[in-house]
Amino acid sequence: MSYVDEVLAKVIEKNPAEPEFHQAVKEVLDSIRPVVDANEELYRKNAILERLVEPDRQFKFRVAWVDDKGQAQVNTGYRVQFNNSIGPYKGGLRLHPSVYAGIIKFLGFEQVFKNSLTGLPIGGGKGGSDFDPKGKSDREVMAFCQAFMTELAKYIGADIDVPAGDIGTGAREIGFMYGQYKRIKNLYEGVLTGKGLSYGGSLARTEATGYGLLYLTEELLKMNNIDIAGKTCAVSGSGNVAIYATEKAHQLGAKVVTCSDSTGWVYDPDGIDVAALKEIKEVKRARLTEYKKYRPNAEYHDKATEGTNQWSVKVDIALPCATQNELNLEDAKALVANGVIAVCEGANMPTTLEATEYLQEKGVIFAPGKAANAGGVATSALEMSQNSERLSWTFEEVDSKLKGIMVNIAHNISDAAEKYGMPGNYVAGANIAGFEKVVDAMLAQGIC
Ligand code: NDP
Ligand code: 2IT
Repeated sequence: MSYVDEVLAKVIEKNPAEPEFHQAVKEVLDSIRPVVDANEELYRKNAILERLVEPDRQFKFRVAWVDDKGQAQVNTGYRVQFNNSIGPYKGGLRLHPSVYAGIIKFLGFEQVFKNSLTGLPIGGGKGGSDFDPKGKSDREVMAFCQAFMTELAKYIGADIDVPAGDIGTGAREIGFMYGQYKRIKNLYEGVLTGKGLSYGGSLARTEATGYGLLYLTEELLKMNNIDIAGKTCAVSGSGNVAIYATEKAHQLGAKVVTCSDSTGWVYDPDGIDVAALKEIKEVKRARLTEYKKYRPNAEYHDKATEGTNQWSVKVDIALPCATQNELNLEDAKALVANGVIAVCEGANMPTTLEATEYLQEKGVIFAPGKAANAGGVATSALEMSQNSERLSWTFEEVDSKLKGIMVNIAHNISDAAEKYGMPGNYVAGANIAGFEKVVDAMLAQGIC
């Protein structure tokens, strides 16, 4: 059995019932095979792959808080510190009822390679809880965040581990968590990113993941002699990533005609109204059924009753920006039948392995999340730099650094794919380029 297959089998045996973690590891290990084959003796001797798939440490803890009725509630909190070979652990906190150890581990594993691709000194980690912020009052969210941080504060720090937002964790939650960290530690330090602008946040961090996705998409298309202007796009999700991806797509002259949430999706032939979307999701925290009130010409489709989704719409570019495994083989076939040119992942692992292979076979430009959505964490690292030097950069400064980083990633993943004889395979390119830096640092630092 090859070294890669041996380690894959061990991961499944040692982490049973964690299919998302298996999926993420399989994608990475499968595509770094040529590098592993070329260095097998060295990697085996240093147990490089075994160390790569085993987090440095994992915390799992009780989060007890009191709801508005005076009832005590209990959730489970997680933080996985995966690999700090190239910098302090860095990665978001997901608050969603579907969160369990396997989700946090897959996200932490992905984060190691994503953070490496940014070219910035950040290692990989991830955390979160099965708490659902939906339908909770601000006071309930604060009570949860304070209880969560009371435990998490023991494990993090500006030079140790720096969490940020992810699904369900936005500016409001980061604010409550930051306040509690400060209270416990009596330290005013850059321990979280995605902070508000009045207390150490960076301009352009809110926009960064969505904007970065479009900078990378634009560059990959350009490298394939295609102009993004005039193209039609389908976006899924209607959260932080989806909103700012749509905004930047419009600025670049493309037209986004869909958005979605967990219950339904919208088709707006005139192009999604970003101001309406921001008001519905960021201000009112309402459902997408509201959208028709702003745009009577748009269609709202209920997912459960219709069994459809936004991938059935004829578009040139698909940008999945909601959650893992939201684009399956059937969706990929529908997109290809409709002539899709590119699929670029704003979310983490939104495309199933079968769908990814199918799209690649059909010659669709496919940008994996660890490259395409790296703009968020890259800008988080820029926030850390600003906190360290106790200065704030302008929006234009941060945005232009973000664009430079995304353009670099596009070229690095393309070059790595070509170097190993797989031109145009950006999945392989991203995994190899991300892995090379991490493995170099691991080898230099000895067995640890
Ligand atoms: P938000 O919480 O702001 O938005 C999430 C969106 O996805 C919502 O529209 C939500 O719908 C939908 N969604 C979430 N879970 C599900 C589900 N199980 N099924 C269907 N729809 C779902 O999160 P973000 O925009 O921040 O994150 C979106 C994706 O991007 C995630 O995969 C995240 O890991 C990734 N990402 C985020 C970064 C960031 O900086 N925020 C950086 C890089 C990647 P509903 O409201 O109905 O739940
Ligand atoms: O998946 C991700 O890269 C994020 N949720 C952002 C992490 C961060 O530290 O900004």
